[in-house]
Amino acid sequence: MRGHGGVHTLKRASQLWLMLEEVFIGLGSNLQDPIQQIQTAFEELRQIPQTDEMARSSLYCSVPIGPPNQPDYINAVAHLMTHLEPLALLDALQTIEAAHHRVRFAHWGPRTLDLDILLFGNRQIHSTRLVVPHPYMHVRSFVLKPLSEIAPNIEVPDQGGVMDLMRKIEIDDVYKLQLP
Ligand code: A4P
Ligand code: MG
Repeated sequence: MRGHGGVHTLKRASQLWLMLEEVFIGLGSNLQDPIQQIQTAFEELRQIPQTDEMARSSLYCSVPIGPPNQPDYINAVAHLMTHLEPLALLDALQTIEAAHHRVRFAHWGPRTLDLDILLFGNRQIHSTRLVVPHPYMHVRSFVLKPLSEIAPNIEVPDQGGVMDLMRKIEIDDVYKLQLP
C-alpha cells in the first residue's frame, strides 16, 4: 500500500508536467500612474499559483485605440509558464485587475489595468468568457512590439510569425520607454 501512494503522486506529477503551457499576457493601462500600474501588475503576475514568469518586456507608450480623448497607454507583455487551465488563469488575471480598482467605463475606454491572455500554447479557444489567441493581437502594434522583444520567433496560430505580422502594420505609434 505504501508504494501505491507514491505511484499515484508520480502519476499526478506527470499529469501536471504534461499540462505546462507557455502563455503570453498583454498588459495595458492609461489611468492613475500607468507606469506604476504595469510594474505592480508584473509583480502580481509572478505571484499567480502554479505559474512561473519567464520574461517581461520593456514598457511601451502607445496611442490609444478606441474612443478619442483618452490618455496614451503604457503597454507591455509578460511571458509565463503555467499549470493552470485557461479559465483558472483568466480568474487570476481578473482578480489582479479588480485589485487595481479597475472600473469598466466603456468598451475600449480608459482603464487602470487591462490584462489579456494573448496566447495560451497553441490552443484556440472560443468560449463565452475567453477567446484565444486574442482576436486583435495580430494587428495591434502595442501588442506585437513588446511581444517581438521577448519572443521574436513566436507564431500566432492561423496568423503567422510575430515579425511578419509587424511588417504588415503601422508600428511608429508605439515607442519603448527609456526608464532609469
Ligand atoms: N475575454 C475574452 N477573451 C479574453 C482574453 N483573451 N483575455 C473576456 C482576457 N479576457 C478575455 O474584457 C471583457 C471580457 O473579455 C472579460 O470579462 C473576459 O471574460 P474587458 O477587458 O473587461 O473589456 P473591454 O475593454 O470592453 O474589451 P477588451 O476586449 O478587453 O478590449 P481590448 O481588446 O483589451 O482593448 N489602446 C492602446 N494603445 N493600448 C491598449 O492597451 N486597450 C484597449 C482594450 C483599447 N485600446 C487600447 C488598449
Ligand atoms: Mg481585456
